[in-house]
Amino acid sequence: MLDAAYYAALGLSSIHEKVLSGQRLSFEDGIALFNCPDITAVGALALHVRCRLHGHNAFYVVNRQINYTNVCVNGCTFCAFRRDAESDSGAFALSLDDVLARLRDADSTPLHLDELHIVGGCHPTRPLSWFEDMIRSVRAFNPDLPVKAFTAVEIEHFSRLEGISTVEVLRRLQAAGLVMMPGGGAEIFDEKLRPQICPHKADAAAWLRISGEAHSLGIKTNCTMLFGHLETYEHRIDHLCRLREQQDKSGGFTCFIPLPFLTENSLLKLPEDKVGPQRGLDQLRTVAVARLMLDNIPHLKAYWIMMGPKLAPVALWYGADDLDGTIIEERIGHMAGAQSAQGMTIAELEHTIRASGFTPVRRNATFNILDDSDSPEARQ
Ligand code: V47
Repeated sequence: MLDAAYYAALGLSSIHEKVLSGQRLSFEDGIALFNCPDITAVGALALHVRCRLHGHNAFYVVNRQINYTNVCVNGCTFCAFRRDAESDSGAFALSLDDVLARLRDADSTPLHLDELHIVGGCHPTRPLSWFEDMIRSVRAFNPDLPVKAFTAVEIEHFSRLEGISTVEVLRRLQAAGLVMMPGGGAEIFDEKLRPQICPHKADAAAWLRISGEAHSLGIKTNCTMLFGHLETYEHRIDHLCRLREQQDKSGGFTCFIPLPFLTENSLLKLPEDKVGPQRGLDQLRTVAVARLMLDNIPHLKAYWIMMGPKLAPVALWYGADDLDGTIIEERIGHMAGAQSAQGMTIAELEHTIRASGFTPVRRNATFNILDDSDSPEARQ
């Protein structure tokens, strides 16, 4: 599969050698991988790296997502989820009781959650104390449940609203019980493109700085890239290189999640060459290139909600090692036309992983393995 002569014929000898010897790939290498005509050759390199890191394990998490509001001051052009005001059609803002009711429904026998994933729009008035209360109430209900909440963008928003530093916001949320942050809001870092897709959102420098601040406080975070809209391959590789550089400095990114842009109900219209069936292959190639470029980020998630339950497991052969989880309720992707179900059962996730040729491994929010009875190590 990793035949040197074949990679030489593709003009990828040096990349092939670097991957086998564990050396870092350059910006130009990343572009060459995007331009390589044989996507399976790119995938085989990524599979090699993925198996070096995780063997044939594929991770999943028993989780519930809660979006507390879609009212948002940011006005991102790609986003179908957001509403400008609570009075707008389709707008919602959950109360604390609503959040706790959703948690109680999900975190009860026989299903116990290993992650609570909470994100929302940047609400114009809801104060930081509301979010501290929310985390404290969740912890009071189940002190063992890891709370993964708030993107770097929400942290920046709380800081502006309260007139305090982002580090102070992070400290307060950590004191309330926050252990992990999801990776949303990174979109595409390029300074010329970002204003076209998310003009009012925290900029690239702020997103990366806040991630580093979280890491320095011991809060692990994920990171994402929204792709398949206006960006070029150069923008994608630039984005990946900036994540890699930040990780060299602060080391707290646990998982990278490439998010394919879903187009329904979006103000952002795609150029014609971005629409059509080739998008599935582009998603697999992007997973593979990301796995190869991000040599310092341990996990790569093929998020089944956005990629779809058929393509996401294929990505396990292209460098991904995680499918995310049971989810139960998802709004951001579904308001943008995601065709996937709202959730998957543990049995469905495990069957999907096994049927794809991998070993299911249950993890929690911070990627600690919870039940490794199925893993190759445990079977030895
Ligand atoms: O930041 C919004 C993206 C993100 C669309 O960290 C869209 O474990 C595609 O980050 N099409 C939020 N994507 C979701 C997210 C996430 C999801 C699951 C797990 C984790 C994790 C993080 O969703 C946003 C944005 O990049 N998004 N609209 C859309 N139309």
